[in-house]
Amino acid sequence: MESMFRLDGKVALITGASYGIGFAIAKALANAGATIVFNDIKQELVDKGLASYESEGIKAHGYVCDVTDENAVNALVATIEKEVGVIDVLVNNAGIIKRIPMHEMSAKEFRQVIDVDLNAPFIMSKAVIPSMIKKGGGKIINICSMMSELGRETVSAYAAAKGGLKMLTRNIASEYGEYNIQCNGIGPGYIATPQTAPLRELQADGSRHPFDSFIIAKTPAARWGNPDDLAGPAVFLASDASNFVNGHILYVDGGILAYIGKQPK
Ligand code: NAP
Ligand code: GCO
Repeated sequence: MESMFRLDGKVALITGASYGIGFAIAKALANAGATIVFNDIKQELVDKGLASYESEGIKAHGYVCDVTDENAVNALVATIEKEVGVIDVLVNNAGIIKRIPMHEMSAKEFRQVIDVDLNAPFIMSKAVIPSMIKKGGGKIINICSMMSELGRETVSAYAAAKGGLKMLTRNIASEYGEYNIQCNGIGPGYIATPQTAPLRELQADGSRHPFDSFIIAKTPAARWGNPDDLAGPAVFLASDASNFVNGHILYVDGGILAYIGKQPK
């Protein structure tokens, strides 16, 4: 039973994984036996990431690549295949958010979010699928969001991207399932990373950020998630244990999507 959750001999590429959720997922896949490859936009971040992996006893392979640049992505995949091996598991994790009221957001800012959070997973997946088909299968895991299902003020571009990513996940599953490629999503709830740090900043009087208190009230688990909460779901979706799971978004949200929220005192 345990062996179906192992990833020995597999090459896993996790995008944007110098820190945050991507780093936690990469650690989990490494602990299950995978060889870890990651990218980031800047060399100093790749170097920082390599040092972080090394401190965890993980010999990772790091490359500089902007996931929105199709030529750079195709070159990255070719280099990885030559230097490490064919990619068995792709985790489309790299992502940005811009919290701006929609009527104040420029089209350029909207496009920037769509480019990283939706176009890049398309570019990355398109780049790895041909070799996965030749190899007889593979796994693609797209990091979706609560905003794949819900909206809220100031995150129109992000919600549009993550909603689209949910459907891109389902379409890859539909189009490539016959090649033994499973494409699923992980939908994290509110996770304590640099991306959500502004939502948890203490107020001048030392009190919790109103949004922080809001999320605690909206989460049955009554806490923010931490990146390691995503480790088990990621190993499951990357391993043989999920070979008949396809087109599914696995929400790892402490129950937010199931809960109306705690009545304010
Ligand atoms: P994060 O702390 O902001 O990390 C994002 C990572 O993506 C960074 O390493 C960043 O590198 C990289 N990145 C951004 N744009 C890139 C590009 N064009 N090319 C390559 N790498 C790029 O975010 P996180 O909280 O770990 O989130 C990771 C993923 O989970 C994102 O897709 C996010 O939308 C999603 N998510 C987060 C939460 C949450 O509550 N934190 C919940 C649901 C979903 P730089 O530092 O160089 O920008
Ligand atoms: C926000 C947050 C969320 C989380 C996550 C929730 O501003 O509402 O950043 O978008 O990042 O996506 O699942």
